[in-house]
Amino acid sequence: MRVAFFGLGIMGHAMATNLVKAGHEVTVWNRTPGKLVEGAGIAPTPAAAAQGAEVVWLCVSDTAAVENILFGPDGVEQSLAEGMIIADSSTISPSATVKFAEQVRSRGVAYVDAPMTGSKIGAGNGTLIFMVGGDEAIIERLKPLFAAMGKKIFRMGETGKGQATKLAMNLQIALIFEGFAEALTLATKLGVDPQQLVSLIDATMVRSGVVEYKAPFVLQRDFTPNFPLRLMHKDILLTLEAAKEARVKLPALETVEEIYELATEEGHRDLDYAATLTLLEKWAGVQVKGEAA
Ligand code: NA7
Repeated sequence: MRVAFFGLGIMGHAMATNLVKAGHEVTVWNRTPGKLVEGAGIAPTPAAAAQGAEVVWLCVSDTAAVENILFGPDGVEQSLAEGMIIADSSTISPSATVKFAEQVRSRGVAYVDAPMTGSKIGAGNGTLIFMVGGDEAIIERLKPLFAAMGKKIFRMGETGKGQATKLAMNLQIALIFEGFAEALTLATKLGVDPQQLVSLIDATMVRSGVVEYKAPFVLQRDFTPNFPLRLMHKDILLTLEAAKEARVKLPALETVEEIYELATEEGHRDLDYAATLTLLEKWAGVQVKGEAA
């Protein structure tokens, strides 16, 4: 398929690379010039990238970035054509997604929101899991692209429901990790070996995919970003905003948001979100370490 791909960050670069590898004709555009994908064309503007494309795929930071690429100066809007599909893998506001979809519908363009989970590793080896909102027939047409980038897709409903699901998923990741980090901090302060605690967690019903994934990094004190704190913070703020719009109270997430705020003030925004642990450690006066560290 002819694909215009926008956003060559940690996730987008790997995803566009996998599209090229699968034989699709890809043209890329990135806000900061100089980022390349081997085998893909480069366009000077979003409008130029989208010209003649069957599918426009986005993977950028936030709602403003998506809006800018679609409707800003030299935006994709100028090159919209009947039958085109816009797919957005960025994590952004569900209500803004619905608004963007309405803005292009009158031009005969379909809109699918397709945020994903699987982190940098899943993007690299093409094993992402997509949670998708949109028309079933349109999603069917996108299947070869999903297959090149991921291993599974879940259709969650109409456009916007992919984003809504993603927020509900990341809410859990943020809270599960916070629980793990607080447990590690308390146990360490009380003299329990954190490595031993992790072995016990793995053997009991407390275990979780989040802990399984994060524990080795945490025990080695490796906070290089798999999922940067700034993006998890953005997702938490999006979730609180969506909850407010829907008149839902999320007291635990509100508290955790304050920790991300403080971690940002401490200069940790570009580290992995696991670095929120360092604040708990500071307050407790301990450091959580496994043998490997
Ligand atoms: P990164 O690695 O932070 O990359 C973000 C990308 O978004 C990168 O290509 C940025 O371009 C681009 N970006 C950011 N702001 C804008 C604006 N205003 N206009 C155009 N392009 C922009 O994020 P990930 O790849 O890890 O994640 C991407 C999404 O997936 C995000 O929503 C996650 O929550 C999930 P730059 O190179 O900085 O010019």
